[in-house]
Amino acid sequence: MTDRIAHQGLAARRMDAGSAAALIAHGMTVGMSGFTGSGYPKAVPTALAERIEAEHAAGRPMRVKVWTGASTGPELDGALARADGIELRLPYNSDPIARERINRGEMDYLDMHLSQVAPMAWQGFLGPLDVAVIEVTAILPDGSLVPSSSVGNNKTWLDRARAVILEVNSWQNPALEGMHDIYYGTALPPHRVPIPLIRPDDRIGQPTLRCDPDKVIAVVETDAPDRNAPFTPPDATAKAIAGHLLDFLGHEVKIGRLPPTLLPLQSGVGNIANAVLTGLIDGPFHDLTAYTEVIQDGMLDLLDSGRLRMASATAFSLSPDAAHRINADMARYRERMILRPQEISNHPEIVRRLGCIAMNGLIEADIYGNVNSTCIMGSRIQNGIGGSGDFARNAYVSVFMTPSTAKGGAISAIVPQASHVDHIMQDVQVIVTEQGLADLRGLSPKQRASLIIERCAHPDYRPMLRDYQARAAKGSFGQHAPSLPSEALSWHQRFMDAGTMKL
Ligand code: 0RQ
Repeated sequence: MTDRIAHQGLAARRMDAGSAAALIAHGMTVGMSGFTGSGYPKAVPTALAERIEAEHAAGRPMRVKVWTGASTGPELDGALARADGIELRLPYNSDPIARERINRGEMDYLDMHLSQVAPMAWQGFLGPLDVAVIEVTAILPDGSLVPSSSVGNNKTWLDRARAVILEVNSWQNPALEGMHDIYYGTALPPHRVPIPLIRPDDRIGQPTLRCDPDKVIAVVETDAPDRNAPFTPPDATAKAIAGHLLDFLGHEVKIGRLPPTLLPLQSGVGNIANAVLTGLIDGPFHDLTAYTEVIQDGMLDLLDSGRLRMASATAFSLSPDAAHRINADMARYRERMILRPQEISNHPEIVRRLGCIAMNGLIEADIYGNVNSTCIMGSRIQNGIGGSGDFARNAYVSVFMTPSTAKGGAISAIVPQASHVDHIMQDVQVIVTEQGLADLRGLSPKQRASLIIERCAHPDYRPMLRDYQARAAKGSFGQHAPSLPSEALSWHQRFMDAGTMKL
């Protein structure tokens, strides 16, 4: 597979993963590629985890700080967390082993807005970066790098790291070359200029990543697939949520607040997001575009249906079937997809300019529409805020979706007060559950509360919420957003004590 490494100097730096991992020392900060289970290094992190285990067995400390684009795979987060090799992790994690360590207090986690990671690294707010470990599809003769199935923060890690380790993965399709758009026009204040992206399909950069060959200390060849989690078809709840949202979008078009082509879609991942995207196939909308973080199965179906004209993102997040489909026809998909750095895919300036329709999941919302996306019972991290904040605050319309209950009905997704807030009510314009949709635009907090309770809460919890609302209206310190502080989080306490929020 040496044809993938066309730069002679870099070809000479090939070595096995164990030798490359040996170049990473205790205490270092390592910037790895990877976003939603794609394009992450597979061999070096696994070898590093083995080395860490050996060091620990010999009684020597060894831990590193790990920065990525977003979530990775079991060979990276899973292996390193199992080995207790991560001192601090940023900016997003969905690995169950790492999640457990974070929630047991054994590993520090910095949950960040995904668009802010690269600028904060440049600004020096995160400290120095020792090594970048980046998966690429190929190294071109001039030493430039063809990115793989995610771009994430790779540009920034390659620029900022003192040393670089490259994984050249021959599983990644060579026809990925030309799909990416890497923008090199960002700068630190006061030298920032507008980002010249006016439409989602604009290309404003170059197809490859720059890398100083003198910084490359190892090149490792791999041939392993991305995480590619199996696809679960949307269930009845997801279909009901999608139905409400599609009706809403149709209504907005009918009354002239959205064009029939809608506006660029941003969609989270998972069952509900896929149901919405699949629902758009049969809807009345056409010539759709997506300006989003992730291209998932539903987005691919929408492209194949001809309804979606093009999709811009920073990564794929596909099932094995969808990955196979895309790999079999990459040259064709390349014409209608663009992968960009996450700093650009999630950039508030661009999200605001394009007027994205943001559609994200939530863990719980309170009756005023403050949204918790990250912390179960206010303290247990689930994944992280990801890009939801980048999009929600700057969207044309910001939608949050959830089943109305969790844990078999023992938890209400609509509560008197959110136990943790990621998105303040000003950033939350529409909430949808399988029960219905609450359009909160232009409403005061008290009006929002009535609508959220009546449209979104599960019938089992509606009387309790109405009762709280009525008593708060009488006993609250102020009447702008009435609350009873001594009671507001009692639903969460009840769940933690008795296993249910029900009385
Ligand atoms: O836990 O697996 O232990 O049963 O939370 O919930 O219902 O499977 O929903 O996978 O769509 O995730 C908000 C977490 C929803 C996701 C969140 C429990 C539930 C289950 C997962 P179990 P579901 P989803 C694009 C934008 C933030 C990042 C983001 C997320 C688990 O959408 O991470 O938006 N968002 N990024 O049982 C207690 C509640 C609960 C609850 C759900 N109220 N109380 N537990 N759960 N609601 C992507 C990127 O940024 C990369």
